[in-house]
Amino acid sequence: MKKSFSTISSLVLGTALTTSVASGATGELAKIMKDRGLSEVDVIRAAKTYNPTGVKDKYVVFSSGGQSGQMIVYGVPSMRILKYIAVFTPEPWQGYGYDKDSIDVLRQGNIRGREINWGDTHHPALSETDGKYDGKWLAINDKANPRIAIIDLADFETKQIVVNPVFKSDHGGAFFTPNSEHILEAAQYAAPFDNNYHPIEEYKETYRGGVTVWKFDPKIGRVVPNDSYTIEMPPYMQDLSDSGKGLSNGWGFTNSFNSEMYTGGIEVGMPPNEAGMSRNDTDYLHVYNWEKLYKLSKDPKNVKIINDHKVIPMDVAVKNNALFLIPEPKSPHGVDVDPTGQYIVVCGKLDTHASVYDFKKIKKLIDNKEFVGKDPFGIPILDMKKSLHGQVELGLGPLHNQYSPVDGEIYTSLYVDSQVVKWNFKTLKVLDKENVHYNIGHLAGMEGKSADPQGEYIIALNKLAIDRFQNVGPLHPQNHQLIDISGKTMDLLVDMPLPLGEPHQAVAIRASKLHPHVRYEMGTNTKTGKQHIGKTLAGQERIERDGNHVKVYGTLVRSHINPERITVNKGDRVTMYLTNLERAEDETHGFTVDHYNLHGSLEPGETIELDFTADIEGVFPYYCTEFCSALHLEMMGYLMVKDPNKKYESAQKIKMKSMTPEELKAEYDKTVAVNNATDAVIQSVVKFLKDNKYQDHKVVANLVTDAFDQYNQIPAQKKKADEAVKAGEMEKAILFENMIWQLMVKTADVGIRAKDALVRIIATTQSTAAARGEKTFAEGGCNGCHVIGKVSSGPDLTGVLQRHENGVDWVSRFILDPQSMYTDPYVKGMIDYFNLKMPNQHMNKEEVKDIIEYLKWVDENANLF
Ligand code: RUQ
Ligand code: CUA
Repeated sequence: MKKSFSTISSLVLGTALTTSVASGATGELAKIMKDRGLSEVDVIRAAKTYNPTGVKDKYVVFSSGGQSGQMIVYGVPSMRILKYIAVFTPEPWQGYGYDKDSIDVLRQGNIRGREINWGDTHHPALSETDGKYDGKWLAINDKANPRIAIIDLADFETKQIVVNPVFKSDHGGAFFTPNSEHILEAAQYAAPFDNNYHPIEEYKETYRGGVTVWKFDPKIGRVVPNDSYTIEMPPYMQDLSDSGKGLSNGWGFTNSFNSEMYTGGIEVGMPPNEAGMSRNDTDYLHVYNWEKLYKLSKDPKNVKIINDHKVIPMDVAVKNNALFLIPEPKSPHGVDVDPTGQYIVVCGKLDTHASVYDFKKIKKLIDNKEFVGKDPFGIPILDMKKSLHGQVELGLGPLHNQYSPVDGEIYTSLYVDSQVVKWNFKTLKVLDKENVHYNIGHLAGMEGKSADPQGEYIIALNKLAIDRFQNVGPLHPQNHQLIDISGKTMDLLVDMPLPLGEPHQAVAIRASKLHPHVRYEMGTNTKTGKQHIGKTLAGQERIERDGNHVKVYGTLVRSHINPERITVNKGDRVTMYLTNLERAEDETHGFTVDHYNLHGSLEPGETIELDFTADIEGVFPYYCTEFCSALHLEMMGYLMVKDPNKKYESAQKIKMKSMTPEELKAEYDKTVAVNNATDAVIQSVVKFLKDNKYQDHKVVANLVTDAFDQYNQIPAQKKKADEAVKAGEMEKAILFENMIWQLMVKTADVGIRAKDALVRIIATTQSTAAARGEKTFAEGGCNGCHVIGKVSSGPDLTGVLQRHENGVDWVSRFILDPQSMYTDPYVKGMIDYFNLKMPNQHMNKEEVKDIIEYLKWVDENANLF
């Protein structure tokens, strides 16, 4: 086993690509390669993406979830999915759309009074400081129902949805400006800004495109709608956009198609849209000064108010030298500003070229008022040739671009050719091409559109997955392919199917830049970040009635819901405020009431609200929906809804046999004895922790706090048990003692984890051989019978090297050939005692040596186990 491990590391470490490695692969690795038909290159690629258990990824990717209206979070290089974030669509796991506060967020996205329960998400964007990702906020657009949403990266939850008041669809968003002052969102299909009917014959006069410049407050992470404005633009279909940065800070760039202003009409004998909208050789790149226009938008005489929203008319923007057009090759798609802000790369889509515009040249033409003409709306047009740095022929269907830290290096997706091309936008040279599978749309570099691209990997977001995966029916997943770009040529490493809609764009950030919470302040309304009005602490649980409005203030903590019985009248409005009292990490409780279409996910410290009308009569269990502890199934209660106009006959009381007082007393004594014994174990762990100054180590101290959260609840339960004994209510006393035992088990569970963590910290450092030995000990199965520090199904091995004369030799021989020693009197005694024989684990000498080193380390630290 060890041999194969070192073979893999030599594969990864060097020489691998040039020399024949298969010949170097021996033993188990060679066998696996043969059985699975893997080449040496496959094994290298696997090693580049494999994360052993517990090892985390270097990058985190936020991918749009396409028509799912959600976002997908996954890690690179492992390509393991970490989370789906509910954004525009109800999502039950997170309770999104099933508890009151998240419904409030979702309903911010209502359009003209209509509830919209899905979204077509395209372009996620990470917030920036100085053009670099700061790991704080995430924005994403909905193309179908023009909206953008804001997600807080402190908890990966959607906090805000804003509806675009004038667009009827959008596509070129969301794009943060370099200090997250604004978010750009460009329209797609031109339509009237007002909400009235306008005949298509009046397209040029009444249909409009535009870019909305949303004001964003990066401190609180919210869009400020009434400080936002839209730049009116011609009814060319605006498409992808990008914000300038560095040299071009303050400016925005938006592509378009259909500068023909064609409106189709197959049904009246006109050629279809696709023919008419791509007739011209060029369309227009819109160049606008959002910074200047923002200032102008503050003065009412510069804006028209449409649907309560500020719109800067085209003529105002033109008069103030803030809106220009530059021809670009027909029907382009992506426009991507380079890390310095000087170059703007536009991809052809229907043209085989990428066009590199130079902002310095553009700025000079603008400053000199050097125009070649005006479009029908009076917008000045700059000369295309004079604005260009150059053009490069890349291949068929260039769409999107990503940058790397290498000066001038850029990666472009070729939709039709199904390739990624690496080229240099300064020297205008093509450097390498890699085939992907098939029809790549966007591609995602590591921080590849920020001012600080990291290189290393590119992800191809392919539209088709045909023949890559098991057929799951006519609707296929999408395929994200990870490409290693660290070498001279690109190398495709691995495929990942994504079955949740068509993810258009994804953005990647270094994991080290993300610092999400592990728990909330007690009683937090996570949607507002403020204290929830329904915050309820232990002991404050209650049910209040105000007319026919019943308010329940409840709590959840392992493993009970308080209250456990709620009785209301049919027709009552019920508001349940529920607080998860846990402080322990990853102790989520879920909550539902059967039949009522409600669900909440309560993360530690969170308070949620469920608001409903108890409109059906009956008995409805409610329960915790997360398997949170051994007594999770018991974490339940009943909502009982009775009809106040009905008479209920009480059921016949059946006489149940009950225990005698003597039997009850015996059970009580037994329970108390078990509790005392358990407490003794806890106290010994506490003594160990104190003796070894656990408070000096933050990780351990946190666990101890969690443990005491449980332990400190015991006195209150003990008091109740004792009172019950006094009152002669033995049955109740036993139940309270049982509760004490539950609390002790929970305390011990965390306490022992704290002890283990502390041992690791204070033990002497392991030599590499000892560390290897520990791994072998575990992987070789030794720990199945031998638990260090404890007698389990085999003897405790602490001190084993001292127990025998020439201990090292004795133990080594015993591991290598146990059968030969079964007659040794000591071994024989052990076999009889444990009723088990030490098996031959077929270790080699090296492995045994390592295990001996490990056992020496155990002895050095014997006092800790
Ligand atoms: S799109 S495949 Cu960004 Cu909506 Cu280009
Ligand atoms: Cu809480 Cu299950």
